[in-house]
Amino acid sequence: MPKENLKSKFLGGMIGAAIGDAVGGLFEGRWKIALEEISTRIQEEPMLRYTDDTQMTIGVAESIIRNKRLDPDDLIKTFIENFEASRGYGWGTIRVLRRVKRGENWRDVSREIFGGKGSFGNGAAMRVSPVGLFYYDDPERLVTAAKLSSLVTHSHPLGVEGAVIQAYSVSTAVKSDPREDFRGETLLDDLVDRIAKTEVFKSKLQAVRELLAKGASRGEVVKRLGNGAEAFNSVPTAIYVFLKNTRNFRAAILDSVCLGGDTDTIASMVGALSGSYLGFQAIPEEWFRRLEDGEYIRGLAETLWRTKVSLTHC
Ligand code: F2R
Ligand code: MG
Ligand code: MG
Repeated sequence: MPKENLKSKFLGGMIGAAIGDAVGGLFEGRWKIALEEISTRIQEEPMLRYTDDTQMTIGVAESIIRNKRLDPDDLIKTFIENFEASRGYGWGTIRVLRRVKRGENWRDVSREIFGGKGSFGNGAAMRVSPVGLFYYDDPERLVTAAKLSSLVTHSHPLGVEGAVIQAYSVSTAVKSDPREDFRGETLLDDLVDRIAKTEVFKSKLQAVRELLAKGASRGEVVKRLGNGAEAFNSVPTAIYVFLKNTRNFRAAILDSVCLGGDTDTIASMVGALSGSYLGFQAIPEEWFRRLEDGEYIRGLAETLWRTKVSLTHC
């Protein structure tokens, strides 16, 4: 792939995720949301403020750049240093970060929460886009890195699986030529046949195919795929919204928000997929201009890309 196209995809993936989070964050926890209300509300905001999804995505990118790979011990340290309670973190993630900050090992804490089951929240999937970007050309290392990036806070197999599925989907979006139609069927085949491990995810990914084919209503999509903070109730939903709106970043984000529920996280995962496929130029300029720390995130995405390119040419 030409160097400049890859750079645009790294920028699109990271900025897309942040914009989806910031736009969706205006509506998190709401249910029926009309399209006109979303557009009006976005216009009224002087700045699009991001939430925990982006705060943690920034941490993943910073840590990969520093180590030139995914190092879980450095990653959890970075999450702790970057922690800002006002971003609205999930309960399980707050517990892990607090206990590790006090000196406990993440390997124990991440296993112990939720009655010893670990978290299957979407917190690992929502922040995984830098892993999908950085390892886009190496599926084996991508899966290993996505698992490790999850395990520091989300050790339940379904939480880990959500992160692996989202990272793999981002890597496929990076590799796909935006001048050609996106091969959604191939992505779904890969996910169902090779990447997803459990019936929970496999059956929802099969349902994505069926819902797209029949042009399902928003109500049916939420009923079948979910719109909640659990990985299995949001990762397949994000893939569905992306595949329904592959040609238009703005439409994809607005469509995610209309589904209600965990809007910041679903829109963030959709933004990562859409931006990684279409590239930075597909992101509305006026949304980027008002994104909190937009220039910092753009610089970070560019450094992630430079780091990747320098390693590829070693
Ligand atoms: N936390 C929020 N939003 C609410 C507060 C926002 C408000 N604006 C504010 O400022 O206060 N959003 C963020 O949390 C989600 C990601 O959560 P994460 O990091 O996965 O956390 P957690 O707690 O581990 O999991 C989320 C929920 O999933 C359920 N769950 C997970 N594992 C479970 C298990 N083993 N058994 C049963 N339930 C389990 C729980 O309900 C968890 O609370 C994103 O939406 C992000 O935006
Ligand atoms: Mg959030
Ligand atoms: Mg959320």
